[in-house]
Amino acid sequence: MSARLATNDLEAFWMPFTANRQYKKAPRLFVRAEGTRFTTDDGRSVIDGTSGLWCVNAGHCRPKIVEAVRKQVGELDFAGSFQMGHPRAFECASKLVNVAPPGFDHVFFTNSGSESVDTALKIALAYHRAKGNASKTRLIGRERGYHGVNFGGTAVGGIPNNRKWFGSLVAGVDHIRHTHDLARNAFSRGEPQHGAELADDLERLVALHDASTIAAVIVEPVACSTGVLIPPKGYLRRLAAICAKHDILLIFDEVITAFGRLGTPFGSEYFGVSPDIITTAKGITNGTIPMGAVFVKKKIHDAFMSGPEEAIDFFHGYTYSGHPVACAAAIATLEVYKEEGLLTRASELAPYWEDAVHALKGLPHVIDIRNIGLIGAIEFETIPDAPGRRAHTRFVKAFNRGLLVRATGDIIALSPPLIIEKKEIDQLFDIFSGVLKTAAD
Ligand code: PXG
Repeated sequence: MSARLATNDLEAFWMPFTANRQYKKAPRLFVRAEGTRFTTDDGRSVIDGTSGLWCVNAGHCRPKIVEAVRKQVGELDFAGSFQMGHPRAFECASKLVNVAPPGFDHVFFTNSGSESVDTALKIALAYHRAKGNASKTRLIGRERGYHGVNFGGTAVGGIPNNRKWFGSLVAGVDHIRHTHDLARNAFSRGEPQHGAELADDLERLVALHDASTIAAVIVEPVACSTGVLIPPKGYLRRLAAICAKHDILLIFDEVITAFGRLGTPFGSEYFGVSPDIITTAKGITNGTIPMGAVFVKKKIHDAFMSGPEEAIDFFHGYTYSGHPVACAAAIATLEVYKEEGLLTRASELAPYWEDAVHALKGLPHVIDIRNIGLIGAIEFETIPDAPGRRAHTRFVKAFNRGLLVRATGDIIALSPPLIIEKKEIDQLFDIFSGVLKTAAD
C-alpha cells in the first residue's frame, strides 16, 4: 500500500478499463508531472511514453495552460451555452477552425471523445433527414475500431470485448473489415503497402443494404486503441471516394490523430483525405480539462439552418458544451502548440523515431513493429490461453524501470509528448529494449 495515499482504502474507486483486483494488490500511482515525466508516489521519475492517454501532446503542467485555467476558473467558472453564451467559447471555436483542415468551419463542443463520436453520429443522421433523405439511417464502423464507450460509439466500434457485454447496442449498424494483415505487412515502416483494396468492403455493404439506407461511415485514420493499425497506402482515399459516390458521410475519428500526433495538425491532412466530419478530444486541451469538439463542413452545418429562425436547429448538446474553463485551456493549448511548432514537430522527429522503434526487431516474441508520426507499436506473439499477459508483464516491468507504456491485447503502444527530445527517445528505448530482453516469458 502506498505511503502517500491520503486513504488506505483503494476499494471505493471502481477504476475504468482496469483489472481492479489485480491493480489494487500492487497499485501504480503518479503524484506529479512535468514535461515528459511523471513522478510516482515513491518519488521515482517515469518517462511518459504515452502522453497520459494519448492526450498530453505538449507535455505536462505547461505553465501557460495552468495559468489560463487558474485565471478562468476565478473569473467565470461556469456559464451555459443553451440560448446563452460567453466570449471564450466563441473565441475558442474560431481559433479551432483556424487550425482545422480547409473547409471545417464550424465546431460543436463536447466533453470527451465518446461524446464527440455520439454527437457526430447524430449530426450525420439529422443531416440526411434535413436534406430529405430520412431513410439514410444506417451507421457503418470498422472491425477493431474504437470510438469511445457511449452507446453509439460502442455500436460502431469493432473491439469484441467492448461490445459483447452490452446487448444489442444500437440497431442498424454494420462493419467493414479491419486492415490488419501481418502475413503481408509485418514490420512495415509507416503506411503498409498492401490492403488498399480492403476499402472496397464498403461496396459489399452498399450492395447488401443499399446506399439509400446508409448515413455514415466512421473510421479512425490510424486505429490506435486496438493496437495501432496503420492504414495501407491509398486505403483512406479509396474509402472516401466510395463514400462520395454513394452520398455516405465520412467521419474521421481523430480523437488521437488530431493536434499533431502524425506530424500534421490533423490526421486527415497527413493522408490527404478530406472527410465530412472530424471528431476530436484529448489533445484539444492538452489533457488538462475534459473537452471534445466535432468539426463539420459548411454543407453539413447549413443543412440544419433551413427551418424558422426561432426554431432550435439541432436538438443536442451537453451542460458543459463550451465550458469556460475548458475553452480557456484549449485556447492556451493552441497558443503553446503554435509557439513551439508542436502540430508539425512529429514530422521532424518521425525518421529518428522510426529507426528507434524498428531497432527492437529480433527481440524475444516480437512479431511486428509499426510506426507513424510519433506513434509506435510492438506486437508480441500471444501466449497460448493467456491473451494479453505478455504485453501486460512488459508494461509493469517498464513502469518499474521508469517508463510508462500502454498495453492493449498483446500489443504495446508508444506515443510520447510531442516535445520529447532525441536524447529522451534514446532513454525511452534503452529502458524498453532492456525490458524486452529480460522479460521472463
Ligand atoms: N475515439 C477514439 C479514436 C479514441 O481513441 C475515444 C474516441 C473516446 O474518447 P474518451 O475521451 O471518451 O475516452 C478514444 C479514446 C488507449 C486509450 O490506451 C485510448 C483511448 C482512451 C483511453 C485509452 O489506447 N481513446
